[in-house]
Amino acid sequence: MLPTREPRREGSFPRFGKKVYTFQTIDSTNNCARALAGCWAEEGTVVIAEEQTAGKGRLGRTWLATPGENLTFSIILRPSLPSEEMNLLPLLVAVGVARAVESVISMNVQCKWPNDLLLDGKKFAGVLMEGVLSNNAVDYVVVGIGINVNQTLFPPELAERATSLRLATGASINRDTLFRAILHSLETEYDSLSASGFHEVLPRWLSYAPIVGRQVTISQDGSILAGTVRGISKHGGLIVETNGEERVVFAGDVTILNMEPYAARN
Ligand code: BT5
Repeated sequence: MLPTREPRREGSFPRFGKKVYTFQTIDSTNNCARALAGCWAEEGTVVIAEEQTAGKGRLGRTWLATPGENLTFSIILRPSLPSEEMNLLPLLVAVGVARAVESVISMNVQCKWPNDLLLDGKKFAGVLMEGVLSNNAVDYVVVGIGINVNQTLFPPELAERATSLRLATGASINRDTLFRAILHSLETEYDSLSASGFHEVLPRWLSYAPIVGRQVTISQDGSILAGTVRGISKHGGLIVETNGEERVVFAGDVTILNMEPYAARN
């Protein structure tokens, strides 16, 4: 679905959020951003909605968010990247979001491979990246970000695993301030890509995700792989040692075994 009205223009953002399409209700901000990207919308264009009727997670899963309490938005990117580096973008986005959130709430955020952000071990945000390739290079990417901001009640199936900034801090968060901080932080991270490529992104992401050396299980299409994490590959896969062999995994849900809370970063 394409927006029917003129985008709101925000003078304070250089590129990310220079054009923001705002909806009260939409099926999915990612769907709208993809339609816009297909019509040559500029890099940095944002679609944000108060309510999504079909908010998406990865692999056909659903993103549930109470209308009016959270942030659900998508950004169009047009990176000059070979297709095999696309899986690194969610890590860059996670770092950008983590930094911005930390600047607003003064708590340590953790990143969980491949696309989750956690507070106190519970998920408060997820990233859904949908890319279109042409000639083995990235044509455009839509990065969808869902953040539980002020929601305090979750459906029973999520209650144990989900949290929000408000639940974690005990304070209501100004969504507009957070949104601006995130766009600014994402633009800064994204600009560092052109300057120095991904090799600086990985250590930054790892500083939010002390997963190396941990015993994990990874569930993927009904099968379970168990092993020890050895690192992140140069293309964003998780390197897992299992039975003395290293394997690189590009999709799946990771459970960290014997998970004690991540140590605070300095
Ligand atoms: C994600 O997928 O975490 C990516 C979520 C991206 C959502 C944004 S909102 C704006 C944009 N437009 C969209 O349509 N989507 C993006 P995944 O890793 O597959 O996690 C999905 C799973 O997280 C679900 O199956 C639930 O178990 C759980 N979940 C759903 N809603 C949640 C929430 N609000 N908080 C925490 N966990 C949730």
